[in-house]
Amino acid sequence: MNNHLSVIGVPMDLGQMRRGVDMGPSAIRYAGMIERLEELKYVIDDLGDIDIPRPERNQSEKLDNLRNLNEVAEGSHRLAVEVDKVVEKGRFPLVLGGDHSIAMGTLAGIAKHYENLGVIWYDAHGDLNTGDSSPSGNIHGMPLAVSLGIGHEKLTNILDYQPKIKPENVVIVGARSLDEGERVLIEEKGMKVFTMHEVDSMGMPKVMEETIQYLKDRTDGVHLSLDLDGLDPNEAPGVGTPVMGGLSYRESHLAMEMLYQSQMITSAEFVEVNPILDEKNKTASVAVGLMGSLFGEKLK
Ligand code: 6HN
Ligand code: MN
Ligand code: MN
Ligand code: MN
Repeated sequence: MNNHLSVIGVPMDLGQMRRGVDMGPSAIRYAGMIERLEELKYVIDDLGDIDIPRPERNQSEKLDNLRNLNEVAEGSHRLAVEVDKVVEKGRFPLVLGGDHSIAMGTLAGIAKHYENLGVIWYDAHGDLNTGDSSPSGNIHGMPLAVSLGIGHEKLTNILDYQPKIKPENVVIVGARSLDEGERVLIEEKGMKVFTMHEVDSMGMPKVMEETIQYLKDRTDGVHLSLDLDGLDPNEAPGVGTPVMGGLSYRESHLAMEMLYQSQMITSAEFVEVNPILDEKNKTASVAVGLMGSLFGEKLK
């Protein structure tokens, strides 16, 4: 694994409506992230936080059922520019959210460097909505669709190219709350999804084995986009859109260890940590624990 990490915080909360997720990057750093990874002998540049535009009151309405469209697009663009530079320098981008809308910026910065970038979308949700299909108008429910080139031009065209990724290079793990339009898209594109039903019936070891094998055969790099609401809210309560019946910490820990062993992950982001909704920074600590496993703790 690339032993030079560049950390970028993204204090973005405009992709949804719960205040506090903009403090996610601070909460994760406060939970000891940098020290934990330094312990594993990584060289770490913490590049600080991206400057996120604040909406002017009158502009923050929903254009085309896309809340804060301009600010989210601008924030993601700024993130994409930074991530692009990190990859250019040959470093591993580790992005801290912020709500999940930031993934479209992260992927915009990374995907131009790969022919066939793979993505593991570890989440209770599919994040495959568009303004037309979204029940909420919240852009954090759309970044995977946007990265496939589906959605508003201001979002799909970040860094002036699209699509960023191909549907057959995506694996969704942990899904248990998919909207109707998202189901249709998954079916239409033949995307690989391990819902909680599959995790329960196959077990996490098999799910990850298949995920790794599947991506190994077809990709030249793999981005891990980990939404903390993929985990069960009993263990990760500090998220804005919790869904019961989620992945356990143990299962997730194992998944991260298997990814470390596969040596296939080339970038990662940890999103949706909301310290205001959290219990004593538990969710940020879970995020840091999972990073420890992803980067080889105990196995190195
Ligand atoms: N997330 N599918 C719902 C929506 O509003 O589109 C929830 C999205 C949640 C997004 O957790 O990143
Ligand atoms: Mn998500
Ligand atoms: Mn989610
Ligand atoms: Mn272990």
